[in-house]
Amino acid sequence: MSAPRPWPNGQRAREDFPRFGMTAFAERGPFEHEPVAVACRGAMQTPLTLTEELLATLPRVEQRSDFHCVTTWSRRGLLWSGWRFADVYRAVLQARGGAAPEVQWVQFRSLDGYRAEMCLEDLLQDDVLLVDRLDGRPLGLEHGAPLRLVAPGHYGYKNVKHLKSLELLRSHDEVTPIGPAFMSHDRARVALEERSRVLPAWLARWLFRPLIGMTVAKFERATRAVRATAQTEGR
Ligand SMILES: Nc1nc2c(c(=O)[nH]1)N[C@H]1C(S)=C(S)[C@@H](COP(=O)(O)O)O[C@H]1N2
Ligand SMILES: [Mo]
Repeated sequence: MSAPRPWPNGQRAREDFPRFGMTAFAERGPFEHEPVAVACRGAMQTPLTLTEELLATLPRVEQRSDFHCVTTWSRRGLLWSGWRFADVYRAVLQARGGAAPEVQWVQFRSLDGYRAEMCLEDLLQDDVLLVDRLDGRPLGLEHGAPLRLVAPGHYGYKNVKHLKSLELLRSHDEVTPIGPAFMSHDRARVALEERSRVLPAWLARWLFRPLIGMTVAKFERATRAVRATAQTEGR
C-alpha cells in the first residue's frame, strides 16, 4: 500500500489519541514494560518466539497512517515505527518456523487477555506493521507496549496491543471469539464499513458513537489509578 487510504465513511477526527478499547480490559495492564516475546504457534513446523533480536534482523519501517476506531472516532497521521507483518511472516514464520501453506487466519493474544483475528491476506498488505515506536518515542503502555499490531485499513479492534502470542490457523472455525458478536466482524475493513457482522453500518454507528465518551473516561480513570499506585510504590 503506497497511496494513502482515503478518509472513510462515518468517521470523525479527534485531536487527541485516547487510550481506548473494550472496557473489560481497561484495568488489566500490563503495568510495567516487558521485553518483546510473542509466542508463535499453530499451523507451523517449529513454534518460535518473536523477540527484539529476531525483529532486528528485518528492515525497520516508518509509516504515517490514520487510525479508525469502530465507534467512529479517528486520529489522523500517527507516525509508527516497526516492521512489516509481511516481512515477519515470510522471513520468520515461513522461513524459520515452517508456517503451513494452508494458513488463512492468524489469532493474536495480548498480555491483558484481549484477542482478535485477522485473515492472512489482510495481514500481508504493505501497511500492516508490528510496532514498538509511536511519534518518535518508544511505544507507551497506554498504546500497546511492548509491541502492537497496526492495520490502518482495519478498525481499531483488530490493532491488537501488548502482543503476547499469535496462532496460525487454517480456518476461521478455529478462532476463539471475544465480546458480543454484534460488536465485531471477521475482517473489519474500514473502507467497506465492516463494523459488525450482523448490524448494518448506519445502525452500528448510531449504537457505538454514544460509547466513546464513557469509554475514554473509564480508560483514563484506570490509567490514573495505575500511575497513583506506581507512585506510592516508588516506581
Ligand atoms: N490488548 C488490547 N488491544 C486492543 C484493545 C484492548 O482493549 N486490549 N482495544 C482495541 C480497540 S477497540 C481500539 S480502538 C484500539 C485502541 O488503541 P489505543 O488505546 O492505542 O488508542 O486498541 C485495540 N487493541
Ligand atoms: Mo475500538
